[in-house]
Amino acid sequence: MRKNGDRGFTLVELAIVLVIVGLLLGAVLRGSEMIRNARIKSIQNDLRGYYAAIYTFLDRMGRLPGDTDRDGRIDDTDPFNELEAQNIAVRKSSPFGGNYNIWWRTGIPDTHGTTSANCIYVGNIPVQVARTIDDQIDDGLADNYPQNDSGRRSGNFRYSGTSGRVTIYYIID
Ligand SMILES: [Ca+2]
Ligand SMILES: [Ca+2]
Repeated sequence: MRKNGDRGFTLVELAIVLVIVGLLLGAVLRGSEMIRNARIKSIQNDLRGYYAAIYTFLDRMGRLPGDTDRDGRIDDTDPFNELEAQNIAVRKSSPFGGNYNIWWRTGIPDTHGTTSANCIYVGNIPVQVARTIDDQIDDGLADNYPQNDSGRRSGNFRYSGTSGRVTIYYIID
């Protein structure tokens, strides 16, 4: 027998509590999904913005930023210093914390191994985020080098790896 003032939950009360917990859980999950999508959108905008900034600099100065010897490779001085001096773009970090960089890079993932190119790159990106970006703004193709789906090694947007965090490369062509 229960004493007065010491009663447990009735079934109706329990049901109400479960509904409320369910609603809260749903809101939290939707919230984290929205945050994830916002971060993906932010990276896409950053990559496109820097890509456009590089061509704006090229139009204005007749060479690529960071390519003072005009050999077509961004490898002479940090292009962000020149982009900032021209008020074209500023250096930022991605929503996942890594700084964006613009350089001529070797070792960019390629269907034949690696390749070299001018690129915008940033590290510390969750691999699922990288995959979604490739699906949304690039070719969305899983590579076949030499194991299946070891990353996305074709198109302008590339990375290699299948777990954890990866470096993403956006090739400037
Ligand atoms: Ca150069
Ligand atoms: Ca790709």
